[in-house]
Amino acid sequence: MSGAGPEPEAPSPARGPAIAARAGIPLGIAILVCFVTGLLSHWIQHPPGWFWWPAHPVWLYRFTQGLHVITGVAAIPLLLVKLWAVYPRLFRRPRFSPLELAERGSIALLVGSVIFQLTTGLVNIAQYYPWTFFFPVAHHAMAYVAVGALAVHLAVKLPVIRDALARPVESPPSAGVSRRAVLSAGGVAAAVAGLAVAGQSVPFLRWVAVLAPRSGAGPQGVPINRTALAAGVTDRARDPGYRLIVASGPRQRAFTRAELAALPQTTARLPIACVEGWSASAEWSGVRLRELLAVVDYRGGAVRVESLEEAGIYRSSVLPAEHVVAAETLIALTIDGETLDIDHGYPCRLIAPSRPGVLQTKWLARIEVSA
Ligand SMILES: Nc1nc2c(c(=O)[nH]1)N[C@H]1C(S)=C(S)[C@@H](COP(=O)(O)O)O[C@H]1N2
Ligand SMILES: [Mo]
Repeated sequence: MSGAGPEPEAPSPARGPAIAARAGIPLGIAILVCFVTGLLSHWIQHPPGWFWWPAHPVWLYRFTQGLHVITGVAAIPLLLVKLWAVYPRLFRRPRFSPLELAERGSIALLVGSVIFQLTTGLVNIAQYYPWTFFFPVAHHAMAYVAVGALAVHLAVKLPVIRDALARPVESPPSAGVSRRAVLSAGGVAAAVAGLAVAGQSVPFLRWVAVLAPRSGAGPQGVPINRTALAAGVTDRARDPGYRLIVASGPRQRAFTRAELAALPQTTARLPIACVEGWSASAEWSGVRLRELLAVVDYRGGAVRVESLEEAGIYRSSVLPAEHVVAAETLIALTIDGETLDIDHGYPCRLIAPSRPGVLQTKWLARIEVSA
């Protein structure tokens, strides 16, 4: 047949810059939102305190991390549409000019790093870690590669993008599948994928969260990441000799659980917002941390909390001063009016506003004002 489309090398003439540029806009936005929210989450934790992060509104981290996971998942169908639109070109033999090699190299870096970010993130929200590298380090480092390569790609392609966007989206007559259909399908797929995970953070969307690994199920209606059994704390948590040590320099006090329960109690509605994307609110009550610290004459500064758990990378965490003094920061004894389940941190746990789940330390043994 003669009369091939404008790109004779492409199996479908509907492919090409018209779709690539249009799918690229929401994809680029999703990647940028994902990058910024990911950096925030990283900076809050590594190490806690150097980067100012407010304790209010209490749902702020829930919001930024929910957005991180939703935009990451929504980016997957958009990336597939974009790769579909350009893929015959990806495998075209390069001409060995330095400019073309640089361009092809940056595209290889971009595609590789974005695929790495989206797949490791997706597998992570399913709480599945099949690799030997430490996820947060690799995911953080690769984010800079992806965004750097994206910046180069945008700069190089700007004339092509401008040109493609200026022209109408209509497909050539021989195209088969229309460009509009591909773009609409990509848009719908991105929305469905985003919604399907949004339900694990947005309570009224819980019922559509078909892709969400966490349904909200767990003791007392809140999911569990690490059980008391897995953390090896069951015996020590139930030991009648249990004491919570509160220390500041030479001052030190030990509390039984009953003594903590006899102190003035505060109730706050706060979310657990796991870095893996799920979040769940509950009504916690217990002793305000700043009131407990008054017994050791707290004068400000960061505070470290330590768990009964002996190994485990999340056995302790640091609260920046901002979060120590927040009125909602509690050493919680109950959840939704019931004694904490041992898997939620019995005898007591930390729960503080606008903080990643990994820093909400369970089964507390010791609270220490940093020197
Ligand atoms: N001691 C200890 N505390 C911990 C963890 C842990 O592994 N050990 N996991 C954290 C993580 S990753 C999350 S998301 C929350 C979950 O709290 P929940 O199990 O009560 O929902 O607990 C945090 N507290
Ligand atoms: Mo978590």
